[in-house]
Amino acid sequence: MESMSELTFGSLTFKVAQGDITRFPAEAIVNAANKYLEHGGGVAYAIAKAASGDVREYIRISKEAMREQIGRGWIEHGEVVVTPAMKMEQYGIRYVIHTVGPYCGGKWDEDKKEKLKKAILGALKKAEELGVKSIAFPAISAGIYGCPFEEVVKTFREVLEEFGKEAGNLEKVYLVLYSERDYERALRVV
Ligand code: AR6
Repeated sequence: MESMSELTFGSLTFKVAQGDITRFPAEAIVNAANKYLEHGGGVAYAIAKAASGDVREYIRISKEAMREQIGRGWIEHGEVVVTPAMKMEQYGIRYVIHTVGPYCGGKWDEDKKEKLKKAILGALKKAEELGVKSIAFPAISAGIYGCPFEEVVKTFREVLEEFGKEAGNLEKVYLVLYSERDYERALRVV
């Protein structure tokens, strides 16, 4: 991670970073999942591959965890599932928190924003519950789900600003952008 931008909200620091989230040294990383935890593409596939080496195996582990933690075979916006980091432990990652953002297909409105807020907040609350000090997010919904990137980044900032007031153990929240271009774009928004 060469360069970073940092904001402070209460006891929380929110940093925009550039890199591959599957190697990012945060205690918990968040997966931009779909509701069935079928990690077929994007960051979900990358995380499943990096964790277990076998994507199908990690999908099985995720679905089993979902049954245990949620009691059914899908999650709503705001509900999250935790799975072990497995091979990513070598980078200091302990947990993967799966959350589901809205599908936008290029459109953006209040409803999508609310769903994204729930998805982010659900993961933050779970991180507090797990007692971790750091969590890294990808740009949830800004890839395959087609939500406008700038709006996604703005929503992160808003949620963190609010959450900073009630944060407990959590000290560092990272938004990790994969490409240099996204990183530069994010810096212009936060
Ligand atoms: N590290 C950090 N960010 C990444 C990485 C990585 N290794 N790989 C991709 N990104 P997406 P979504 C960025 O499509 O829009 C999956 O199939 C990517 O550039 O992964 O929420 C799920 O199973 C983009 O900015 O998630 C769902 O079906 C961001 O991660 C669906 O896609 C999110 O892109 C979810 O779509």
